[in-house]
Amino acid sequence: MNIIVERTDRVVTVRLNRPAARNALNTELLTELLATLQPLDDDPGVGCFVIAGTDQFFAAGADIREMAAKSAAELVVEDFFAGWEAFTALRTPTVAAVAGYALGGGCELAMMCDVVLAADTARFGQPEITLGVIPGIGGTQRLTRLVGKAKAMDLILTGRLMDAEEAERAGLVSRVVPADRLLAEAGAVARTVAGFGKVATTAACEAIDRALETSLREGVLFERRSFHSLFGTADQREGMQAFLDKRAPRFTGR
Ligand code: CO8
Repeated sequence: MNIIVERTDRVVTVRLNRPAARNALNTELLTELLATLQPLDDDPGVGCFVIAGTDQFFAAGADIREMAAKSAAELVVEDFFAGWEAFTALRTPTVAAVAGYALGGGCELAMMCDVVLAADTARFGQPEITLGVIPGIGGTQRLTRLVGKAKAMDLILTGRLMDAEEAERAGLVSRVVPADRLLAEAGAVARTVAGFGKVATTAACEAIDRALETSLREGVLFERRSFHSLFGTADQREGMQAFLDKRAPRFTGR
């Protein structure tokens, strides 16, 4: 297996585990990741995913060895990398816990997650230009939306790496934490998210993602309709009644 999976109550943690290849993201790893997470995605008993690497490597990118000899025709026919669309289609909130290198596809994987926690050792970059190509799993699009054109151009054209502090300043990272606290902090964030109703957390993710893809007017309307629809859920009744009763809510994800 290229991943290690742990489940604690409502949180499922996947640790990428290809240390010899610096957690390079090959097709086998993606297949295992999807086979693990897709069946859990609509399980109301699972409220959050955590994706982590090792202490030194989140992921060193797409697997260069796997793709180096492929022809353009093969890439087109296989629609190489399209499989990652299935990862982005997962609706369960996902926390990336990034320590060490998150390069190329590794940086792109972090950007596909909803919350990105970085250890102070984290280093982000899109070095594909050094390989004679460009990012291929959404890097030119997501990085530009997250950090703006100026920094995206700088990073993608020079291939330079960004440390955790710069990544946080630029808006790529939600929080920076000491490396020895990374998994504990990611677990705490995941438990907090998983403690809320899954209908509401997935609706929040959908609405925030919509902000990157549409006009403000359309996005605000999308948000308002989503807000309206949540009044059809038991969790809305429970959450508001619990507030009025001055007690903790008991969400069921219904
Ligand atoms: N793919 C495959 N193998 C890798 C990768 C990778 N991305 N990164 C490291 N490895 C392998 C090395 O080949 C080496 O294998 P071996 O021991 O068999 O020779 C082993 O991991 C150790 O590598 P290093 O000796 O380099 O390890 P270091 O600890 O010294 O350095 C680094 C770690 C800094 C992460 C370094 O390995 C590195 O720079 N890796 C490559 C980073 C990179 O360029 N990533 C971008 C990949 S391309 C991509 O993600 C998207 C491409 C889009 C293409 C679009 C097509 C449609």
